[in-house]
Amino acid sequence: MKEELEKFKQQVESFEIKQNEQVEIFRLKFLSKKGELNELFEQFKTVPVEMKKEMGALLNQVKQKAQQKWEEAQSQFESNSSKDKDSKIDLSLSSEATFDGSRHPLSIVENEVIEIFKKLGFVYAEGPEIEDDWHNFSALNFPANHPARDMQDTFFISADIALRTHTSSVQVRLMEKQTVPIRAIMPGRVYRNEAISARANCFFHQIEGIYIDEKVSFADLKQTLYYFIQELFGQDVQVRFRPSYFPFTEPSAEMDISCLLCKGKGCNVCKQTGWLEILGCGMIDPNVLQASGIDPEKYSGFAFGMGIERIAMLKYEVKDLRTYFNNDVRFLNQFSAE
Ligand code: 2U9
Repeated sequence: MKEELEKFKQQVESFEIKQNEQVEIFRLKFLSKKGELNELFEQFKTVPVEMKKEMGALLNQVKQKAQQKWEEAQSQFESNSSKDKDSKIDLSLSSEATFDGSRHPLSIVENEVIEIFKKLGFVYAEGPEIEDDWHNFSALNFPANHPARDMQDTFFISADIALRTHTSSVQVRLMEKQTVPIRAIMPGRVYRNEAISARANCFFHQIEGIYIDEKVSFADLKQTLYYFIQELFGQDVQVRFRPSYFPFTEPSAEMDISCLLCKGKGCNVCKQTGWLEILGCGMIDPNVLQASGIDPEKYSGFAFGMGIERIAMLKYEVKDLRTYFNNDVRFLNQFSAE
């Protein structure tokens, strides 16, 4: 019996309780009714009387040892698990409120414009925001001394490299690498060296488009843009074209639409004129076609350009350009997430 008590004592001491589950395994092995300690108590009944005192004392000793080890382990894991409880997720709680993001108004307008032109067979193209002089100016028929090339209008990086001032540079790149016919639309961010105010910013977003083929006429331009405006603002909107000038188009025009608010009667938004300026357009100058390797004798084309901020301002009645870029969620959340 003495040997068995010694063995029991060693087993109790060497049993490692490293995880919560092992506390119960320890109890079952040593302390439960079917455990080893109980067996020793059964054996104790058969110990001769003269040995009972010594064996009884030893038995109580190992019992206390096992009991103590189990109790200590129990309290250690209990306090650990109560710490765990604090950090555990309570699955019975209702979930935290989540907020849907919303699309930026400029993205909404840009996507709408792209979708309309896609229906007319225009493809989407992109290009670099850092451009060389050739693609941003020279190929577009800007004379060497044109004011747009001035430092006050353009952010130059070096003598030959600048932040693009319009997305027309993308069209030039497309014309250089793609064969005619070309029907493409180019949205993107452009940069101008302007003082920031409610009506001007040092960068804004444009969408430009070109259509080049045999026999493309000003009538094609008018009908295409009229269709576009009706799709964007509704069938009732009126349009008018005013002569204008751009280095890259000849003839050039600006297109106005009847005021969306007063329907042409005259109000503060249209400055009592009944009309809102919406985009610029024209027939691509033969010099521009030539510069990109397209024969102006055989092909002609029209081009147009518009500022997305301006269209979104008219559509959503945004008064200050800066609200587009302040990242104020009270402004942004007003737009749908679709
Ligand atoms: C090529 C040839 C011609 C693009 C055009 C405009 C007229 C125009 C302005 C509208 C408001 C710029 O954002 S804005 O300030 N744009 O008026 N843009 S025609 O003409 C091109 C483009 C590429 C090769």
